[in-house]
Amino acid sequence: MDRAKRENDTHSKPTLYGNKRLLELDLDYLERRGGETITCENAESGSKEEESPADTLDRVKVVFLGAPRVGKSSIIRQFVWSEFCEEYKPTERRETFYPSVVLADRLYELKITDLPMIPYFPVSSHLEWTDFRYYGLRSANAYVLVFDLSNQDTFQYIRTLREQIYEARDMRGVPLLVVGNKQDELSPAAASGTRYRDIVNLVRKHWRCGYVECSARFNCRVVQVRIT
Ligand SMILES: Nc1nc2c(ncn2[C@@H]2O[C@H](COP(=O)(O)OP(=O)(O)O)[C@@H](O)[C@H]2O)c(=O)[nH]1
Ligand SMILES: [Mg+2]
Repeated sequence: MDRAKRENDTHSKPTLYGNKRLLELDLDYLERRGGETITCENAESGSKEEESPADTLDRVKVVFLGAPRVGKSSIIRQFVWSEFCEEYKPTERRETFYPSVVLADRLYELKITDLPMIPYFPVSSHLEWTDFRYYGLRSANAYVLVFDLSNQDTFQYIRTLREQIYEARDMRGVPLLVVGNKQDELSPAAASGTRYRDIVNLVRKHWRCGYVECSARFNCRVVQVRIT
């Protein structure tokens, strides 16, 4: 993140982009007022504090997407709170987390968005603005697309979603990370199968994006689920 650019953006005149940012803050505020208590969790110190709307200005916005039950919420909770729940609790509404991380001596303040399943990525800004489910998706700074290594059918969902994301917006400079979760349940047979190899090949060689295999359950490589 280019600090000079961020400062420029903050002080820019109310251009279309500037207005969008303001509206975005208002929606964040409304979202917070909607009942859910959103806290600022500092992953370094573990401290919690109330978040004020102005605090959301300079954050790196990361959106987690993937089929239901692949472990998106589990990865986020393991990353932010170091906790894991065996029981499946479907994500019924948008949840937002605000961890801070230090990478290569730099502090990044993240805004991580976890969502109920979306049927498709909003292909136009009109869709994004008319349906609250899609709000903020097109302006994310990074995407984490999660599938379940023990149920490789779930890869198809992120494959389609990735195509839609690339059709919907300019992805230059926007990192996209693919995460294969539930590595603890990847059987040796599946790991040596052609389907698994095809997925890894496609992601690494053709999509040329980051690929991490992790287990939210055992907190294995969850910290490597990061955008650089
Ligand atoms: N074995 C195993 N189970 C996991 C892992 N991550 C999540 N789960 C389980 O998978 C289910 C769905 O997880 P959840 O995070 O709610 O999925 P989401 O719908 O993608 O947010 C829950 O029962 C979790 O306990 C993992 O790494 N290994
Ligand atoms: Mg969830």
